[in-house]
Amino acid sequence: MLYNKFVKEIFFGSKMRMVIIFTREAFMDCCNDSEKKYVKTKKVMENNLNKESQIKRIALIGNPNVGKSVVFNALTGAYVTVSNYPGTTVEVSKGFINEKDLKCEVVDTPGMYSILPITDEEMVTRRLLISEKPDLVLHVVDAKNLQRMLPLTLQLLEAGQNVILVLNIMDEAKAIGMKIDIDKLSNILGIPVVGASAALNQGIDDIKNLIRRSLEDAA
Ligand SMILES: Nc1nc2c(ncn2[C@@H]2O[C@H](COP(=O)(O)OP(=O)(O)OP(=O)(O)O)[C@@H](O)[C@H]2O)c(=O)[nH]1
Ligand SMILES: [Mg+2]
Repeated sequence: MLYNKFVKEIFFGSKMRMVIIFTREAFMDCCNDSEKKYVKTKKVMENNLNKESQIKRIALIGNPNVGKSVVFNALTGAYVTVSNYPGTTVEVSKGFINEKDLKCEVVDTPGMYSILPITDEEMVTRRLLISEKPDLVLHVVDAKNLQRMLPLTLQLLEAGQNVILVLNIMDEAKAIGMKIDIDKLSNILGIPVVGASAALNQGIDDIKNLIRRSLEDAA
């Protein structure tokens, strides 16, 4: 009786508002196979962790074309899903690092030049940073253009993010004779810095080690 009244009020209220009740099953029906697998994997990982600790979330941030997606693929491998960010046509990939001592969700964001957004892609990345509050940000830069890219590192730090700086495309930087004092840069910035050549699968284990350490320190 009460239920009928409730349904009447919702569906036939004065403004004839329509409410769509979206059950978990209905949601799963709308997902594609990779999204279903992703949701399932996340559930299994959550169940394997103790109840209090949630899966940590890592966001890959950086200018366009610096190798974020190559780093993302090297870190996550399987269990990846690509979907449009809600309300936009901008694609966001999500995956997991699922190792014995390191379990986290990784989000590959669209390239951005500044956290003050101009393009749709930058707006999505800014929203991901603000609303989804990653536990850790991997700022990926092209080592050859370090000077041009460091202002975004500073913006991320000023915005209170927990940042690791990844100097990617080191192979090309070395080939043109660049020498970067990584320890000095790390001391000046006060954050972990690591060199990598993700396309050659170099430096990926070092990135994982720094992620492990940063997440432990933040816990
Ligand atoms: N030489 C070299 N090339 C790399 C390396 N990492 C990535 N690349 C190349 O850089 C280009 C851009 O890589 P992506 O991973 O698509 O870059 P992205 O940052 O995801 O780009 P957006 O998604 O457009 O922001 C590709 O051609 C990669 O093969 C690297 O370590 N060394
Ligand atoms: Mg990309």
